[in-house]
Amino acid sequence: MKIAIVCYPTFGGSGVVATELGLALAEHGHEIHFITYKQPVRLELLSKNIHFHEVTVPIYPLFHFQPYELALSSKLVDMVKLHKIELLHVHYAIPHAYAGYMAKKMLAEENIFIPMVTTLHGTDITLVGNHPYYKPAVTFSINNSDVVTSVSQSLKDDTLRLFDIRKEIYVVPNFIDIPKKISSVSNCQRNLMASPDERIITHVSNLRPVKRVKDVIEIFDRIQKKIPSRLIIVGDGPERLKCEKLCEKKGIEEKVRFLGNSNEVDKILCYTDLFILPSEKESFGLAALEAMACGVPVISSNTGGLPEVNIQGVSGYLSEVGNVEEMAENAIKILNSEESLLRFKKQAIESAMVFDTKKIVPMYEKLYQMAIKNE
Ligand code: GMT
Repeated sequence: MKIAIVCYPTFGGSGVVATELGLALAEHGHEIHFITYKQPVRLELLSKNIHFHEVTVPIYPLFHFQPYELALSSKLVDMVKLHKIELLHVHYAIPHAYAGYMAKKMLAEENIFIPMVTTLHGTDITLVGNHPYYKPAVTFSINNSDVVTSVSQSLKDDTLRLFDIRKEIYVVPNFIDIPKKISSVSNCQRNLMASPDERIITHVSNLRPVKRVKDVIEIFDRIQKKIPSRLIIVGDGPERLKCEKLCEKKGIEEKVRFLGNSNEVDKILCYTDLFILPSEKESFGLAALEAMACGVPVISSNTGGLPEVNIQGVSGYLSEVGNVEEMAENAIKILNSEESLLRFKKQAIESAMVFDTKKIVPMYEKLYQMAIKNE
């Protein structure tokens, strides 16, 4: 099949999932065309089956906002015609589903009929998409997609609760190539980050308020009073400065490292003992799954799709949003003996196996077949 994948090329989970999906589909023999404004961060290798087409938006001073949707839908039309693309798969509803719909309509004028699969990722529904200024357009583009998928049952429920949706929503969870992950973590350089008696705790996110990074500091502060440990914060965003100041205020700045955005998350997870994700909202929690796949237990909030990924008492523990006391207690429970840490590490990998690429990607392929048949 010739498939165009539209996504955000940045460090966010939706772009990561879209890129990994494209790579897995290419391995299955499909021809994949990524169409976005920059080469996706995890797309290191372009190959026979993988193409990248950059959307450029010419800057014109009259425009206060440059019209990306227009440039994207025009690019989609051109690429579909040039490469005989058979299906559009757009990740993150805003504005990709809207631009994809416009491309479909333009192509139909030329008797080219192409189905569009829209994958909802989370904030496109729960935060941004739900804003009254966007809601009618988001509702319209979901209802006019040929197939709609969501990354968790929880996100599906949220979508049906918040929007007036007439389409069936198929739950296709996020996934990870688990064997690849396990083999990528062989050359662990733990001694670079901590001394042998210290535990390493990690948080990875875009450091936005929704991630509650200050809770990560609060939890770590409580842990380090009981267990010698270090905290690594990977990612960048608006909460970073406030969190750096909070570490200073608590006198723990020497024990906390802010690494900024990194392409080497696997290397960091390789020597991590515990992952913390106390988010306000999380449709799935791909960062938690990545940690689990590397054998790292997770302390998380019990919001959104997280209970579908992090299994209570097995891969880690879940608590109510903001309950930093309980999260710290559970973290200490996992970390305070070698035996319990090893048990949780093993169970984390076992829980992650449910989301292996081999199980999930065929679900998308099946839906593609269905969309093409119905077009
Ligand atoms: O977490 C973010 O703010 C980024 C966002 C994205 O689109 O990149 O993540 C969302 O999609 C991920 C991939 O499906 C999910 O794993 C995240 O849980 C989801 N984030 C939220 O719902 C807040």
